[in-house]
Amino acid sequence: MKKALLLIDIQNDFLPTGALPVKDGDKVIAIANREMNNFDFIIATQDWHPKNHESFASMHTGKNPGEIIDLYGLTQVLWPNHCIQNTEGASLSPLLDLDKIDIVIQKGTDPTVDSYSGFFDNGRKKETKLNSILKENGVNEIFVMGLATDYCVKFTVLDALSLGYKVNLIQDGCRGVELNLGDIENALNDMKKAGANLI
Ligand code: VGL
Ligand code: ZN
Repeated sequence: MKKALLLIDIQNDFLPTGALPVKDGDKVIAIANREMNNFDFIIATQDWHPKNHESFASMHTGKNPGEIIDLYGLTQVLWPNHCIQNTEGASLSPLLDLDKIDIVIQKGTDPTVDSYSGFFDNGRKKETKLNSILKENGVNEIFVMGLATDYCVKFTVLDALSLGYKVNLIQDGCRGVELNLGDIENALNDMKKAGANLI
C-alpha cells in the first residue's frame, strides 16, 4: 500500500497578507516544500468559494466575521470574503513547489454549505473525489499538513480516520486560526483522540 501527502489550503488568502490571515501561515510553505521530497503522491486541497458563499459575513446583513449563525441547520462561523474562485487569494501559494503536486481537490463550491474537510461538505451530503482518488491509487496512509489546524486540517483528518485511513499529522506544518484561545490545542487533542498520529 501507498502513502500520500495532503497539503491543506495553502492559499494566498490564508497567508499573513491574505483576506483570512492565519498567524504564521507562511511558515508552513518551507515545510511543505521539504516534505514533498519524501512522497511520490501529493494532493493539495483548495478552498474554492463562489463570491456569494454564505459562510461570508458580507452575505448576512448586520453580521461580522467571527460571529456564529445557523446556516440551513448547521452551525456556521462567519468569515471574511476569502478564496473566491479564480482570484489571486484563492491561488495556492506561488512559493510552493507546485510542479510536485499531482492533484488539486477543490471544495466549498456550494454557496449554501461550508466545506472544511477535503472529503465531505460540513453536512456530509456531498463528497469530493478525494476518497476515490486515494482508493484508486492504493493509498491507505496519509500525512496531513497545512491551514488551518482548527478548521480544514482538523475536519480533513477526522473524515480520513472515519474512512479508515491511517493518518499522520505533521504538526509543525500546521497553523491555526485560534478564533478562541485554546482552539488549536483542542483541535490537536480531538485529532489525537480520534486516532491520528501526531508527528
Ligand atoms: C478554512 C475557514 C474558512 C480553512 C476555510 O482552510 O481552514 N477556514 N474556510
Ligand atoms: Zn472557506
